[in-house]
Amino acid sequence: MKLSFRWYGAGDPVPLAYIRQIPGMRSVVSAVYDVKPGQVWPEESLARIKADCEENGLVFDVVESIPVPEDIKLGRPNRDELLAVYGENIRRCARYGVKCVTYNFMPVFDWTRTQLDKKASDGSTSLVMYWDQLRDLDPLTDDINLPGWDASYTRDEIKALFAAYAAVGEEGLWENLAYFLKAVIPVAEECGVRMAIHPDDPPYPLFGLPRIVTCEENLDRLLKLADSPANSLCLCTGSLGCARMNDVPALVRKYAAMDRIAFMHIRNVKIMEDGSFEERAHLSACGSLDVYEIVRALVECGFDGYVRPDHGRMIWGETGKPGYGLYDRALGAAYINGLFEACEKAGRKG
Ligand code: DNO
Repeated sequence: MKLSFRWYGAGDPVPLAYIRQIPGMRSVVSAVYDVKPGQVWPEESLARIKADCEENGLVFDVVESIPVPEDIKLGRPNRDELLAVYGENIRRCARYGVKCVTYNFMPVFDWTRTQLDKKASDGSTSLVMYWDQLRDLDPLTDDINLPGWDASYTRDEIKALFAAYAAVGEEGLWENLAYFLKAVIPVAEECGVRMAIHPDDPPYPLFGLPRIVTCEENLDRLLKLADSPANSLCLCTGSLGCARMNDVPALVRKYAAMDRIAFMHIRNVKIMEDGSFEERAHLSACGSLDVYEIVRALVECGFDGYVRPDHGRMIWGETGKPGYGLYDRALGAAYINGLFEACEKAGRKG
């Protein structure tokens, strides 16, 4: 596996000089953040990220994400133009050494949490989604600004988008995803890039918006839409794992054996009785996921893709981007390294 770390570019409070000090760290996961979805990424920006990484002994070979414009997800008439831009961005990334591009197909909003700094009994804070906080919210009437959401939409824009997605529905979203893959996968194949779709987080519909990258049946359907290693998964354990229906180690084993996982996001979550969830430390004992079984499945299937510790808690007084501080993600990386070493050595003996 190739150990990687997400870095938000020059403005990230976590410097590459610190990231390189994490044992076994190899790759940087980044993106061009100052360009709107649907626009071409300047080559200078990609060149700068690559140079910054190399100066720090790291490799820039994973992009997270090239965002998919809503008009593509909605199948609007201008989508061909936008798909051409998307393809051009894949080509440009490849030119600067990128081998894996992450994206998602979630309508309107990316990941959803109700609080970013929930304090645990040990004094650490983490991201949580509590149903009793979410139930009272209505994006159409409230001025909600949940973390991870694009705050630039006006209330009217949100209303219009919700209406458009209601008309598209789940099956329409599948059709639009198929159309997207038909345009994008051949470009990725041509330039040696694996596209890695991130599951919906959480993996069920919210506020009536359709969500389709959610469970085994749908992941199977998605992989069949373009039967190519360039159409692969970014298997996020915490996103799939916050719904009880998903047996994450079994999913990892299945898709790793098929060589359809390009990128692993590893983190732990604790599912509460009412289906709410809390992000927890990576260690299996801290949450609902058996992280050892997840890594064992990867090792036994000979996984050689990218792995990154995903969201960490805020600990030791660190402040910064919730989920993306240095300390707890570094602890996650050390734990992941330990599990890989143990599973690889046990495999050799067995
Ligand atoms: C959250 C991330 C997601 C992810 C996108 C991929 O921290 O895992 O925002 O980057 O969904 O497109």
